[in-house]
Amino acid sequence: MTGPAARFRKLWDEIASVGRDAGSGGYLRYALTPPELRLREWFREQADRRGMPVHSDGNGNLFAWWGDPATGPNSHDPNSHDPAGTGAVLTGSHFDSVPQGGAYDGPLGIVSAFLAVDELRNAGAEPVRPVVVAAFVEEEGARFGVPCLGSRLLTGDIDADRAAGLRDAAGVSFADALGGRPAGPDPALLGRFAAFVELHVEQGLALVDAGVPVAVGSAIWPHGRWRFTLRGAGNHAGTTRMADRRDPMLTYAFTVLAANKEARLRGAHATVGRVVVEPNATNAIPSLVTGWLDARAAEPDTLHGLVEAVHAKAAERARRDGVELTVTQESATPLVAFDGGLADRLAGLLAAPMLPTGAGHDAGVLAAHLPTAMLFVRNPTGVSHSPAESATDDDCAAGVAALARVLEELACH
Ligand code: HGY
Ligand code: MN
Ligand code: MN
Repeated sequence: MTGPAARFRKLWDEIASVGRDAGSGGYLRYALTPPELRLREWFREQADRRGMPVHSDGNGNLFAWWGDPATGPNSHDPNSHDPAGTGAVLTGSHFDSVPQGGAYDGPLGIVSAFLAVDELRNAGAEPVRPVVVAAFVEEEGARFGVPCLGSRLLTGDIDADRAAGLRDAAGVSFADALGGRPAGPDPALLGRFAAFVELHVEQGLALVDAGVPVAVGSAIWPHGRWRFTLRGAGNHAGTTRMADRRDPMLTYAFTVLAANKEARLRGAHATVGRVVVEPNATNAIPSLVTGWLDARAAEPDTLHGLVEAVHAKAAERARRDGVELTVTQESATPLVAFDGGLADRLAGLLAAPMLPTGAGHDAGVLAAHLPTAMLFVRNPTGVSHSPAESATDDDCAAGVAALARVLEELACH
């Protein structure tokens, strides 16, 4: 085996085909389904290969420890991270994908973490505190509907009973998929970590424009998900006069267009990418249409104004259509400003630019609980949540080297 790019490719190829749709090239790695379970087994194999004991937090998250899990502060107050930084350094990401997702979103952070550990060991580095590789469960929310479910359970940002009861499209609960009620917050475990650094493929073209392979994250846009439930009157497509209809599909279509317009007016992002129609028959006026709005903006006020405007326009149209509208917020992520001191330190260390993102990450959840940073790796297409997502082996190897440098800086002095 030759250089770092070849080392990356060799490990990457061990998982590249897991959960891949041979037709589209996209990935179907939903949390706790066979492909993702296979990746969790692979995680354990990698940890075993490196003599890293694997612990679970009882929420579906896995943690592979380099260094004794028993060492380091065992603070029961996650806010009392040891200022001397004697706690463990956490890295890693997620395995799960959106439907037809790309190869790199998530797994790149985990594969890079194991390779970074290898690089440190090969260089004879001696961490003075544990280095921990994490695999967080259900980051995309593609199966149970709430993104960053695993990291939110660990931090207590979602109630364990609510999480237990979340159900997938087949009606399987998260608790059933997990094999039991999630344990919920683990402040003792969280208190053992002095910092979290997540490496992730960039989901945009900023690094292509900058001409560099790696950047440090500065912030995550505030964003959330809202479920629009539109209840009308199901009826026959052929015999129901147009004037007599209460068609929720009309309100839905208007809402989608309104979301697009209101986002453009505000320089924000609004997407309606998921809809469920009942009875979903060509010759039946729908009785129920459910659509999900994903809304994001650089500032909280802009996001709030966007959602308010879309809600108001949908409500006004629903009244005209004789349709009953219910809007429910399913998840919310506040503006995440990563730890400025840590981000500056890493940007200086790596001579890398700083980059905000509109994409959510487990790092965005943990950032409220411990010093957190992100590293982004260049994506030549800039596309994500699609089979077109890409990254070159050389840039991935540059990401591994950057992560190894960061872990050396944080864990070996
Ligand atoms: O939706 C997001 O921003 C992330 O990819 N889960
Ligand atoms: Mn994603
Ligand atoms: Mn991701």
